[in-house]
Amino acid sequence: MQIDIIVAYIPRYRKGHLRTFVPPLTGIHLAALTPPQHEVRVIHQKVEPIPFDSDADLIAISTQSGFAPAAYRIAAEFKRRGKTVIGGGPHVTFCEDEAARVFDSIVIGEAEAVWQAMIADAEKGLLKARYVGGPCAMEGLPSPRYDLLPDAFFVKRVVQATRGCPFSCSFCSVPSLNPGFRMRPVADVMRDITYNHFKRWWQRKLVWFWDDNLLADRRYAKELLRAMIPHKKWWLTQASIDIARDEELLDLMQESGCIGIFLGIESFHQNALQQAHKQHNRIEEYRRCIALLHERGICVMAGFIAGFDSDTPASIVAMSDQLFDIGVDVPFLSILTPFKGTALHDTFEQEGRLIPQRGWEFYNGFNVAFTPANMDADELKEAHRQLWTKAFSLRHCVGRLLRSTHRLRLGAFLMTLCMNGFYGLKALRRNTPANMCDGIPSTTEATVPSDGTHPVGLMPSHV
Ligand code: B12
Ligand code: SF4
Repeated sequence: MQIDIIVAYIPRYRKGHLRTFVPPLTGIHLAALTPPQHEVRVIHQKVEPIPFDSDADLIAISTQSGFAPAAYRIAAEFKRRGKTVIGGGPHVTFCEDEAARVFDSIVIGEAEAVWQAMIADAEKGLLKARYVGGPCAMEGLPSPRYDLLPDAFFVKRVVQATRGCPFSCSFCSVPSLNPGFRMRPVADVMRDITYNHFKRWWQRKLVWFWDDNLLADRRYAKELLRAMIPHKKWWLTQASIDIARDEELLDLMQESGCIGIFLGIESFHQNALQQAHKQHNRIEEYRRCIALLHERGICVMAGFIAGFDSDTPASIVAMSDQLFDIGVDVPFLSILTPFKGTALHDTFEQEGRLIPQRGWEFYNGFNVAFTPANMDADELKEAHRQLWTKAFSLRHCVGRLLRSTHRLRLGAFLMTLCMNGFYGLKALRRNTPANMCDGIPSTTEATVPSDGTHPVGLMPSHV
């Protein structure tokens, strides 16, 4: 069979943006799990057009919630052309009934345990409507099919060493999507890390871990980092801020070539951290934790969220100075989003605070899909846009770059330069996050086929 795996995407900035920096792992991982007798292609909607005239026998679409309207439209178009279309990913997992109306077959949860059976069934024309994958065993997973990534991607080596996270933040679907904390054998991970058939030196040098919380199990993390030291790579990952309490770990991160850590700092308000179930973040430790990473030359990227119940428009905008002040090198600024499968979603649903007219494209981290406590939805969006514009102003971007010249190692400085340059240019061009409620053609219309072929009507998010 010929199988096309499509990773859906909807642009998240008003004037579009460079989307070729780093690829998703999902498509090339599913391709690697595919039995070798099948021919497989991976298409990233982020960087290439969808080949609707494909000869493929099976179309497999992966989507997050914010990109679901695109995934549904692609599915409807392929079905119109007589193709068999299957779906999976976080959105399908949490909205299975809705997804089951769009796709011929779906996978709920992780696909490893069911993917081969699904393909065999598709080949025989005996696809079941739903396949339920459980948390998979992490031993013996194949290396991603890096060879299938389009040349366009700047970074190529994305790796996953672990799945899941020991914490349960209220806004995060990881605990229900990837239950437990599971680790691949270090030798398997090293196979991905030492795969070196990339054209460019930086593609061979860089390892980008797409883990939820790579360093959560200290013993495993230290074993992995010790194994990485001789290979002299530069690597990045996301981690929880409590790593800074383990100096041996920090030293090993430095020795093994860590150039960047993404920390979910989220807020400067204790009430917000409580609402987020993020008690492992201690506000009084932020500055010290960042300094400890800087002492080792590591760039600190940090996520902040606007829209907690204790937030006001003024407190949201004030975060731009606060995050600068504590030493963050690259901020990532989101709006609180009640994804299905999270405690936050359930709370807002019970409180009647989900906005039913707002479709899935509002669930992309840059738009408002609920009624905030201290402002209305538009005020929250506006406060976020002001925060974003101020945090990526020339003054803040240049300030962050200047101070990082003397405290970051080369790779970390280059990362800081790229990211601040990337966002700073966007801010200069007034290319702010796209507002789904004005100006942008609605992606909610015409998405879910009522009879399996014809797209109909508005797709509200909570059907
Ligand atoms: C790496 C990562 C990123 C990276 C890369 C994003 C990308 N497009 O891949 C970055 C940092 C850019 C990112 C950004 C964002 N992310 Co993110 N990210 C992740 C993370 C940590 C890992 C994803 C991954 O690669 N997993 C490894 C692969 C192999 O697993 P997988 O994708 O889940 O696929 C498996 C199954 O789902 C299934 N499957 C998936 N697709 C398909 C398709 C078919 C046909 C089949 C059969 C099976 C199948 O099989 C696979 C193997 O088991 C997840 C958390 C998580 N645990 O999933 C969040 C997650 C996907 N991200 C999330 C969010 C919200 C975002 C942002 C919107 C955040 C923001 N505020 O801006 C942005 C969106 C921007 C973007 N371009 O995607 C949410 C999505 C929730 C939802 N319901 O949609 C997650 C689940 C985390 C969370 N907070 O809950 N993210
Ligand atoms: S620490 Fe990060 S990955 Fe873990 S539950 Fe919280 S937000 Fe999700």
